[in-house]
Amino acid sequence: MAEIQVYSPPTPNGHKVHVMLEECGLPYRAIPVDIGKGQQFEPEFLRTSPNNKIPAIVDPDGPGGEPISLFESGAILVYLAAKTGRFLPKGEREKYEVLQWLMFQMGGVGPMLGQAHHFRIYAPEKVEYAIARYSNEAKRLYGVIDRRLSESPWLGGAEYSIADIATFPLAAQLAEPGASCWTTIRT
Ligand SMILES: N[C@@H](CCC(=O)N[C@@H](CS)C(=O)NCC(=O)O)C(=O)O
Repeated sequence: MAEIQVYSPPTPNGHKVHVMLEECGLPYRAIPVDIGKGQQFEPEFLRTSPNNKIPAIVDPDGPGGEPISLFESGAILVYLAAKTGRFLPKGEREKYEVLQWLMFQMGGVGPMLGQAHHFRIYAPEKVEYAIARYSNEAKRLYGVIDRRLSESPWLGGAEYSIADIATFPLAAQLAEPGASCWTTIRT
């Protein structure tokens, strides 16, 4: 099977794709993109990821045997699930249940926790309004996840799915430097 090229440094959004590739046992090659040095703005990368964000992939063996390039981690997860037939249920009802939790991650958990992290840890000035706004939203989202997981074994439903794979990497930051950010938000 052809090696999938993965453009991503080890960030939470990149790890969604790394975890999926590992879980599916797909061969891949990680191509470093140094977002600290602005490599995401280089014309060659922009051809693959026009929004200048990682992750992005190029699969030489895409639909119809032709290469395909994809950006946005949610789209990449759906693509890899369709390619392998794994981590996205076949049943219509179950499939949409997973997709709604995947979109919840993409539209809510990812951006809001990202902003909370930014304003609490990295912002060059302390903007109390922004810290409160994004911390409160992050806390509310953690509550939504907690309630869901108190009634469902996995975020996306009865089985482990791309909804869990998408949500785990941010939660895993709890164990990394800056963890106090998440711990403080949750309590
Ligand atoms: N919605 C995007 C978000 C990707 C994203 O925010 N990537 C960050 C790193 S984790 C990035 O590339 N930042 C570089 C920049 O904004 O210039 C996805 O899920 O793929």
